Amino acid sequence: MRVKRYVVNALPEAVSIIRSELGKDAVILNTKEIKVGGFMGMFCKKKMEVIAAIETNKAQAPVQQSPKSTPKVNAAIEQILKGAQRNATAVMEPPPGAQAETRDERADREQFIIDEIRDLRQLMVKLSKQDSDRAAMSDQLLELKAHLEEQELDSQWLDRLLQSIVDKQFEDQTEYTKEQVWEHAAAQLEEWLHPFADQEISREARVIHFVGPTGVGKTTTIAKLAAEQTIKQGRKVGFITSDTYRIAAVDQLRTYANILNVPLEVVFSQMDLPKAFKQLAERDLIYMDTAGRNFRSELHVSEVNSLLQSSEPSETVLVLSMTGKTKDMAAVADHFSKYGVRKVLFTKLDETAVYGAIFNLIMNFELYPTYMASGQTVPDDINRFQVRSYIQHLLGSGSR
Ligand SMILES: Nc1nc2c(ncn2[C@@H]2O[C@H](COP(=O)(O)OP(=O)(O)O)[C@@H](O)[C@H]2O)c(=O)[nH]1
Ligand SMILES: [Mg+2]
Repeated sequence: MRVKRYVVNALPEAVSIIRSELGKDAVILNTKEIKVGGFMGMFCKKKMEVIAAIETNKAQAPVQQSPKSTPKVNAAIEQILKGAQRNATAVMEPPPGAQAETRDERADREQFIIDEIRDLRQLMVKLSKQDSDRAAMSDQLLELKAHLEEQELDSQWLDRLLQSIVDKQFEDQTEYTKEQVWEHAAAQLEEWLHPFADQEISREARVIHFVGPTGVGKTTTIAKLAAEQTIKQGRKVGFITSDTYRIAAVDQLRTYANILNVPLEVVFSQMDLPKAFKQLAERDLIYMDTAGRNFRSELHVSEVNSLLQSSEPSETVLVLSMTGKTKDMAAVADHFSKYGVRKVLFTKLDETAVYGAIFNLIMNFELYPTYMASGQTVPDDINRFQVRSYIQHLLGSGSR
């Protein structure tokens, strides 16, 4: 243990010296008012003697006093220290005319001060850690943090992202400019998303099921994709719909089927499926539309899942709208990922400017993004999911 004595005018002054000399783990062992200088007891100055110590194995580089250290934290320390100092002075200097204290009273008050200093020390260690964490974040990093908080990026990912940039800055022994901070953020996000990039709906699958909550755009998306497959790829597409809850839902798909000249089969239960597949035996690719349900309920998820059984190579795509609430989307994604759904398609990007949910869903549920739909126009408003362009949306104008 390294012990050091400081003589200062007031406690707060000692605290900053101790922090810079002994580091943030230093503890104050004792404080005492002393008198220095003067002549024969006259003209002497009152000072504080502060004994501080640091465990030698904890000895570390002193915390750099950051010019940007948070004023709020400093003010809090200052105020607490002033309180403690007032108490200490009150004990050491009984007011004139006060009765002499008994030994017990004195011991009690001393214990009170010791307790207070101990609490103060704990608080200081905590505050100085927060302070140094924050001090490590430059304005550029704080700007990135604020931006991605607005974009609703999960805090656990945001913290990891900021830490990775802090670490890189430390390695490079430099403070990044805004441009560099944004560049590093983009590179890190790209690295994380890389395993989920360049995914498409399986080419081997002959049957593609589209599932997801009501109104997310499943039917519209099916029409967009079918148009691309028939017109651009020249494939023979067939439709099956099990969305028989609403009469209009069947009509909606029928309208697209007529426009695209694609045969449509309607199934009311699992038992109708073999017949429907037989009718579409000549088709290269079958898109199956399902009813949107309250998929926050796992029961509905298992219900729709029973409809998706097929002897053919098949794939299920979860359709989620960006206008949905993050929590609800996560619950739906969680349920479907339990049933082995791995592909996701995001719709209504045109209706939001907040893109964090896409990242959260991909990373937290290991879902592969396939397409992004951004409008009601069939067949134009759909594009393959591109990691780079997505990151640009997420980082906004700061990335350019
Ligand atoms: N703004 C916008 N609207 C969309 C998009 N996709 C679908 N819609 C609209 O959302 C509504 C519901 O779509 P629908 O395909 O019936 O959803 P479903 O219930 O999941 O089949 C319709 O008015 C669509 O035109 C999109 O990407 N952006
Ligand atoms: Mg529909």
